[in-house]
Amino acid sequence: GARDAELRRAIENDELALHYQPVVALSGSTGVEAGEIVAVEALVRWNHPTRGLLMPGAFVEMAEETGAIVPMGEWVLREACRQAAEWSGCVPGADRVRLSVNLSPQQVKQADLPAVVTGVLAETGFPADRLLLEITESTALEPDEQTISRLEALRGQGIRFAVDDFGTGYSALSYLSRLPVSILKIDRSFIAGITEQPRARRVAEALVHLGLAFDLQVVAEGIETAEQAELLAAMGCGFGQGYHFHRPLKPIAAVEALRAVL
Ligand code: G
Ligand code: G
Ligand code: MN
Ligand code: NA
Repeated sequence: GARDAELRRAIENDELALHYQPVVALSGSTGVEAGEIVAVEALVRWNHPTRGLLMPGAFVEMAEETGAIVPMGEWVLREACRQAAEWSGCVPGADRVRLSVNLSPQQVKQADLPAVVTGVLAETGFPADRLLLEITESTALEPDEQTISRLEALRGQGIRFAVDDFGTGYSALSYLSRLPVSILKIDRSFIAGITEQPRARRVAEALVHLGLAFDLQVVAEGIETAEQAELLAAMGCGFGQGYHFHRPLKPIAAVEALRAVL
């Protein structure tokens, strides 16, 4: 359709841009200082010529349906690796920070995913062991054998996987053992009420403990207050992301945030 062609053209016209939201350590017990940036998540935006700056909610779903998500996702991966490799060269300590990139369900289904990722790493010089790929819980559900072997091939190169939006899909949980996943990101809808509602607090704590039971690193998303951060740290949640720490940042501001903390 027309909108599909428009997004494909946007990629060629350089209308897409990335913002980066830091992920920080919540407590000092994981070998890093509390508050230290351990990763940045690349988030795509579209500088639309007439509609202004569009957020992913305005175009990612459409792109997923039309298939334009595949070239868009490849652009995101290449651009994020290119920028992060550049920071490693100019910001002291930035070479310890991981880069997290979202993979759409369509991308995970592509037979050439390992070749695409390997090609981008070779091209940009970004190291495989600092790349995290986020797959949504809905993608992770009932993975077929080919999907599992694609992800295992990438894991074998040092790339790690995170399950994003955890708790929002129809959790079969068995996929947490069957896929080479290292990180669990608890969806922000489970964080919002934890300081006011005992039930929300118990549910969040159960999700943290579930991740730890599977030997995963746990990231809480959508942390908006210091109280939420403290509560999550006390629950054993190692990492957090949210407006309380950092909003998604333009590349220049992301570099400043890295300089300030490292
Ligand atoms: O960026 P926001 O801050 O509005 O992100 C909204 C949603 O869009 C999130 O669920 C995020 O995972 C998704 N998203 C952001 N960037 C990308 C991307 O590059 N690829 C895919 N597939 N999803 C993305
Ligand atoms: O699903 P994905 O987790 O990748 O989601 C990232 C989305 O969450 C982006 O739209 C980002 O702007 C948003 N986000 C990040 N931190 C916060 C926060 O603290 N509060 C809220 N409401 N949204 C957040
Ligand atoms: Mn994500
Ligand atoms: Na999420």
